[in-house]
Amino acid sequence: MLAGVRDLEIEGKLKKFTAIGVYLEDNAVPFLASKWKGKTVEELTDSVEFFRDIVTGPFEKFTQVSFISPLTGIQYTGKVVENCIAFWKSVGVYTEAQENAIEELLAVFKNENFPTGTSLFFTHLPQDSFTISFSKDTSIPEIGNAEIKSRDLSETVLETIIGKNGVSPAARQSLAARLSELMKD
Ligand code: HCC
Repeated sequence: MLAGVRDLEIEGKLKKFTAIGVYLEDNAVPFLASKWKGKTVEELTDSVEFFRDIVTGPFEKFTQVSFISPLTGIQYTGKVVENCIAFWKSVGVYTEAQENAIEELLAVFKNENFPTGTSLFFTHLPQDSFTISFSKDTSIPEIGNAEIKSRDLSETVLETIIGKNGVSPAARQSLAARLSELMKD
């Protein structure tokens, strides 16, 4: 349903590391429309609550992260973990269950490497877990490499991408524009 590109400023030069696309299951549209139909793209883009509803809604979400510059699994998860912990601290909850889920995530990525052109996929299942898969190109693997049974981490990874201060304002913008159109029908 939507795609976004993310930039990271390094030593004053703008370097792109990842391009992120977020896709939602079809039943997201009627679910979100019950509350958000008729809002403008700007209203949706600026609404923290709209993106919270996407992150927490009872439908599957799919996140594609493609690597524009090479990163190791450790470098990549270093950023993800930093952002997830910052989010949990900002909402005032950081529990042992969250810490355990983070340890699982780090273990899944520990020996991975992401040269330019490779991708990884998060399938955020509505049933309290998410799967992770790796691809040498942009094709989607048939089966996941790992499953982590943590609804909290599943939601927070997506929150740190499209939520308030998320890493991909482009994905956020694109989702708002596309959903605003789809909710008209
Ligand atoms: C997240 C947080 C960050 C990213 C993500 C999901 C991300 C990180 C890129 O996909 C990055 C850039 C430079 C680095 C390390 C990571 O895309 O040095 O929740």
